Amino acid sequence: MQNSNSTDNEDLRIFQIIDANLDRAREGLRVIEDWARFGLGKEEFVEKIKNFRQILGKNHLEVYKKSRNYIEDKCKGLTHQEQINRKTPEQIISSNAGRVQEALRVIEEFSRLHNKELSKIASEIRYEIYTLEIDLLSLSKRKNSEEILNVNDLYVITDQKKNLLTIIEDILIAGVRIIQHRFKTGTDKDHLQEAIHIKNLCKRYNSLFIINDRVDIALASNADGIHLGQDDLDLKSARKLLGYSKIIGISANNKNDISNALKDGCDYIGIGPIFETATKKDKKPLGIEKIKTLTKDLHIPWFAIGGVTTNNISYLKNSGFKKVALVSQLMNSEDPKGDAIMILKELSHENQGKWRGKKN
Ligand code: TZP
Ligand code: MG
Repeated sequence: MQNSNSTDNEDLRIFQIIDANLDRAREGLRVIEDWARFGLGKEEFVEKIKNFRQILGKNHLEVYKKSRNYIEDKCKGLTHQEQINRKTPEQIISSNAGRVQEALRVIEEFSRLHNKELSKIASEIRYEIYTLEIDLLSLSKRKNSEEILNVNDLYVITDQKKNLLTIIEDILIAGVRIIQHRFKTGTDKDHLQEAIHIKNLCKRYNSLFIINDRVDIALASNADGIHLGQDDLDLKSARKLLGYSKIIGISANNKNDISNALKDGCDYIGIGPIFETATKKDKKPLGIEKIKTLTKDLHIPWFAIGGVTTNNISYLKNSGFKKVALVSQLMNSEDPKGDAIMILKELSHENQGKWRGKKN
């Protein structure tokens, strides 16, 4: 630090500005840190933010603290309508990240002449906060999607149908809240166009919209997530392309694939086929017991898939399956809405573990 011995009036005013802004930056960082900790449970972000606070704390020199109250602050306690209006955690994160960025900018400018090191630190942290803000907001969005995955037990996958949008709207009206767009044949242009139509429908019904296979279509249609099979793009590469805001689901049918998916941070797993299915003729069914063994210690949402119908849903539920995914039962149904209502009702049934209709 240069000129630290001379404390003429100008220094004192500058030190007072730095003192106030170091406090401001650290307070804002604490708000963000607590959301990362308690709101998102993201340890790596907590550590990063804590480290910034500590660096600023170490650089909060006595000369700055001593200058406090040098000039009476006539603006103390002023609030802005925006502060009173703040509601959601996301708004709180944004405004506090902005507050930290502004405070750091002030420190950077006013310390440049007498404390180059602090000026440099303030500038470096400020740039990191820009990225951190985006990452935290993305994680918050993903948290909302994870909540939808947690509380909804029926996951519907689309097939290529002429009246697909009508079917989808029917099942959304029935209460389905997770839709995956599966589009295997056709041009990319048609794929994206259909995806955008379904995305708009899902948005209207506050439902999750997931794209099968294609990260590019997921990005272009602003989907909530992507579903990847074992032969698709790997999870880590998909995460790099998609950022933190999108959920990533994985198809798995063995122990190894499941543990890799968990290690790489997938948000949910589709496991199957349980039964034989015309939708995936080449896949050998796993059966109920095998799926039970595979999912014994699984702590993220998982959906059993393959041959799930209105005829076996009650049996599956009573065999301990809580969440299922399906294609043909609803895509080929005469009454998609009625069937969806029936399946949802079975899945919501509390009487799990007992085969209704039979005494045990
Ligand atoms: N993955 C495993 S089985 C399956 C997929 C995509 C197809 C399920 O289709 P259906 O028609 O519900 O049996
Ligand atoms: Mg695939």
